[in-house]
Amino acid sequence: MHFPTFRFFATGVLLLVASGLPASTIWFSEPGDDPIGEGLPVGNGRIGMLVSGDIVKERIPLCEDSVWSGWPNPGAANPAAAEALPRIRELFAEGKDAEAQALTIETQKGVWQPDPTWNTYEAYGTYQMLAFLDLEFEHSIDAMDSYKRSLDLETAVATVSYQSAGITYTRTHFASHPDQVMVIHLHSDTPGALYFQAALTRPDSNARTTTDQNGFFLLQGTMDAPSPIEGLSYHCRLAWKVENGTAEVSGDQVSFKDADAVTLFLAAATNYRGLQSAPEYLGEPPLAHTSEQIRHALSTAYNELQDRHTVDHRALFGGVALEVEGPDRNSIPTDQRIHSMETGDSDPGLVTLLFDFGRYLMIASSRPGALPANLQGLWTTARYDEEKKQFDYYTPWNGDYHTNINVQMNYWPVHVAGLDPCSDPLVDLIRGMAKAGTETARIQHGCRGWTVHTIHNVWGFTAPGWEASWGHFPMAGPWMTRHLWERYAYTMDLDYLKSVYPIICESTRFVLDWLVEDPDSGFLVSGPSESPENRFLLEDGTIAYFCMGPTMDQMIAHDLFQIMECAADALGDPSPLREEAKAAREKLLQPRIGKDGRILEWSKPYQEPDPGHRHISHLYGMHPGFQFGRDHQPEFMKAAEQTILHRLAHGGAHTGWSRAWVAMFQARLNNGAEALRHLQLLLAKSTLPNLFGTHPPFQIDSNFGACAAVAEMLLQSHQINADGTFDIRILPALPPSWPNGQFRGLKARGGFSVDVEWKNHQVTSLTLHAPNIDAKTTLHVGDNAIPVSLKAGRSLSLQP
Ligand code: FUC
Repeated sequence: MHFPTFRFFATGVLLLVASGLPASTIWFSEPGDDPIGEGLPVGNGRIGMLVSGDIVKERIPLCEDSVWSGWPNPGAANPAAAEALPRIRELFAEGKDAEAQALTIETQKGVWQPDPTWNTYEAYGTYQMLAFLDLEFEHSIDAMDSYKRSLDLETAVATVSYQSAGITYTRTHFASHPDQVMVIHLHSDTPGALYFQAALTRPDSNARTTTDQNGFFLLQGTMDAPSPIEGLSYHCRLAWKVENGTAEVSGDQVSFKDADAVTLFLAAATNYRGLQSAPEYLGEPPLAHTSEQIRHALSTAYNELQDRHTVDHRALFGGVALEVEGPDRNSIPTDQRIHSMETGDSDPGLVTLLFDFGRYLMIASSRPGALPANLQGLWTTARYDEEKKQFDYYTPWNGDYHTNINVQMNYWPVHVAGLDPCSDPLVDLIRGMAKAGTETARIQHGCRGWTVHTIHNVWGFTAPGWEASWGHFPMAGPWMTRHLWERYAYTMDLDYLKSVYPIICESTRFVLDWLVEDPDSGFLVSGPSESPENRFLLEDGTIAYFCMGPTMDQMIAHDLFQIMECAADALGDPSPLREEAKAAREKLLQPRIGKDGRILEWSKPYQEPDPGHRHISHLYGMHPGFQFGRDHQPEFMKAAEQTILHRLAHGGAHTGWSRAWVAMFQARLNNGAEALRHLQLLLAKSTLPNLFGTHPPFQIDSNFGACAAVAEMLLQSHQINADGTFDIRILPALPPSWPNGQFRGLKARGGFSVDVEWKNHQVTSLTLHAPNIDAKTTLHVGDNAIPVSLKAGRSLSLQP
C-alpha cells in the first residue's frame, strides 16, 4: 500500500473523534421461539437473561455464572500415568509406536471410576440455568401490531414493544453491574392497562419458591453432587414496584392489575466462594447480600438505576468504535441480514455489528469478581425432554472451560478491544488452575510446576479427561500462561506482571521437567502428546493419537520460554530460570515443512484420516503465538497458507470457532480478502439468528474469535523485538471491499491506543496515544516504518 509522507503533531490531550457512528442494534420484528438461538442476551458479567419477547407467555431463562453441579475431585490425577511415562517414551524411541499408543491410552488419562458413590463424571458437574422467570399476559397474538424486539449494544438495554388493541406496551430489560440486579420495566401508554402474572420457577428440581419477610419471592435450591456431599446452594429473588395498580400474590404467582407500569427486580447468588478458594469452595449462602441488593434497588428511582447502568456499560463499550462504509441495512431485522449472507451477500455493517457484539458479550459475561466467560458465555437454558417428561439442565460440553482452544479464544479480543478489566476473571481462573494443577503436575506427570489438560471447571479440575485420546493434553497449562503475558504486553503494567510472575515461572518449570531429549536427534520434545483432538494413521492403518513432539506442543513450549525470558527481562529478575528457559528453547525440536509444502502436524508425515479437522493446532506458531511471521521465518507463512488450503479443501472450518480461527490466520497472513470471506462464511453458516455463534450447538467462542479477527485485520502488534517493544502495523489486512472507514480506540501491545481513518484504502489520519505509560514502537504504515516514542499521556497525530 502506498503511504504518503506524514507530518507529526504531538499533543498533550487525547484526540476525541466525534462518534457519528450508527447505533449498534440487534433487532427482530417477531418474538423468538428458541431462547438460545433467538433470545437477546443481557448480562452484567455474573447474572444474565435471554429475552425472547413473547407477548402471551414469555419464559426468560435466568443465569448466574456459578450455578454448577459437581464437586472438587482431588483424586482425578492418575499416579499410573507418571509410572508408565518412561516406558512409553522408550517404546516410541524403539519405534514400537502401536505399543506406545496402547500404553498411553491405558495410562495417560484421569481417574474416572464408574463407582456410583464417587463418580468423577458426576463430580465434574455441569453449568446450569438458574431459574425461569415466567410472564403471562392476556394479549392475543392476532391483535398484535408494530412488534419490535431489540438489543442496543451501546446502552446494553433490551426492549420489547408492540401494540395490542391500540395500546402500546413496552418492556425494558437490563442487568446492572453497579447495582448487581437485573431489572425489567413494563409499561403501557394507557393508564391502568397493564395486566400480567409473574412466577419464578425451576421445574423438575429441588428448588422451592417462597415469600420473604417483605412478601417478595425467594427461590432456593441445591445442585446435584456425588452422594453424600451437599452440592452448591443457589437462590434468586424477585421483587416488584407497581405504579398505580395492584400486585397480589397467590401461591408462587404474583398478579399485576390496572397498572401504568411495573418494575421487576431480580437478584441472585450462590454459596460458591471463588476460583481460588480450593479446597473450601462453598461457604454460607449470601442471602443477606441479595436482600440488601433488592432493598437498595427498590429504594432507587428506575431512571437512576438505568442511567447508572448505561454510564457503567458505556465506559467500557464506548472506548472503541468501528465504522466501515457500506449500505445502511439497519432497517432490516438482524436475522434477515444473517439469512441474506447465505446467498452470498456482503454486508459490511453486519460484520462490524458482529465485532461490536463480541465486545458487548465480553462486558456482559466477564466482569471483575465474576467467573470467566464459559463455553456459552453466561447464557444457558433448561430444555424439556419429551422422552423423559422432565426438564434437562445439562449445558452442552458441561458449559465448562475447554482449554485446548475455546476459553483461550474467548479472551482473544479482550485487550485489543480495550476491555482489560474484563480479563480479571481469566486471570483468576489461571491462578486457580495453577493452584490445583500443581498436584496434577506432580502426581500425573512427576513434574514440578503446574498444568491443566483439555477441560477445566469451577471445582479446580486439572487432570486429563476420561479418555486419553482427547483428554491428555498437558500443554494446555502453558497455553493458558500466554494469557497472563498478553495482559502485560498490552498494558505494560509491571505491578500486574510481578503479581503473576510466580505462575509464569511455575509453568516454565513444568515444561522444563516435562520435555525430554529425543534419543536420536538430541532435540527436546514434548510427549507422549496429541495434536488436540486430531488423529493419524500408523503404517498398518490403525488409528493413533500420540507421538513424541507434536508440532503444537513444540510451539507452545517455544512460546512459553520466550514469554518467560521477556517477563524476567521486564522485571529485571536475575533468576537462572530465564537462562534455563532460553537454553531449552534453543534445543527444541523445530516445526518442519513436509514435502507437500504444509507444516507437519506430528513428528512424522503420517496419513490423516480427517484432513479437514476443525483444530488447526500446528499453526499455533503463527497465531496465537508469534514464533513465525512475515518478518521472521517467512517460509512458514507460505507453509501455513498451504496448510489452511488443505484443511479447507477437505471441509475444514466447519465449526464456528474453527472458522473464526481461519479468519484470524488469514489476518496474520495479511490476506484481508480471505479473512473477510471467512467472517462472512461464519455469518452464513455458523451463526444463529441472534448473532450467537454455533458449533453447532451454540458456543460463544466464535463470537469472540470473530471480534478479534476483525481487529487483527485493522491493527497488529504481535511482532516482539529484542528490546521488549512491539511493532505496530496499521491496516495490515484491509479487505479490498472495505475502501473507506475509521476506527477509534483499538489497543496495541506496548501500551498504545490507536485511531485511524482511511479513504480509498489509504490512511488519511492516524493518532497514537500512550494513555498510561511512556511507550515506544516502530509504526508500520504501508511501506513506511516510523520510530515513535511517546511520554505517558501524550498523543501523536500523523496526517498526509
Ligand atoms: C473442543 C472442540 C470441540 C468443542 C469442544 C467444546 O474440544 O474440539 O469441537 O468445541 O471443545
